[in-house]
Amino acid sequence: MADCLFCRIVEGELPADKVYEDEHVVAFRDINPQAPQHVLVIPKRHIASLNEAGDEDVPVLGHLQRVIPEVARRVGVAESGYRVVVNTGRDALQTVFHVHYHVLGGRAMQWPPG
Ligand code: DGP
Repeated sequence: MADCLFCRIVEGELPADKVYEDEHVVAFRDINPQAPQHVLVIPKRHIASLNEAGDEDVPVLGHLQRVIPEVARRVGVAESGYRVVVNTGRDALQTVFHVHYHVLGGRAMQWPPG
């Protein structure tokens, strides 16, 4: 989608600090990190949110989740631990409507989240 920020990153029209990329997904550092390591993992195909994901998106989203431990390894948090967050919709403060999995690590987290 031409007006989607993350589609523009996928297309290389906007720069991003990528830590992983393959045919179906790309992972890049969040521009406004909330932890020492904060990476966004996204499908290359545009899916606005988990609410819009369909049966046809199951393989790519499964693959994306399979890739997250490799992303965590690459930024050095696989052993210490990390949190995966998918903000979905208004109350969750989703601001970019292209599905993205936040991978946060490098510090002790708190629970429950705010
Ligand atoms: P969310 O609230 O879950 O929709 O989070 C969107 C995240 O996207 C937020 O943590 C900041 C990040 N972000 C927004 N614009 C850009 C950008 O242009 N580049 C990068 N790397 N991250 C961005």
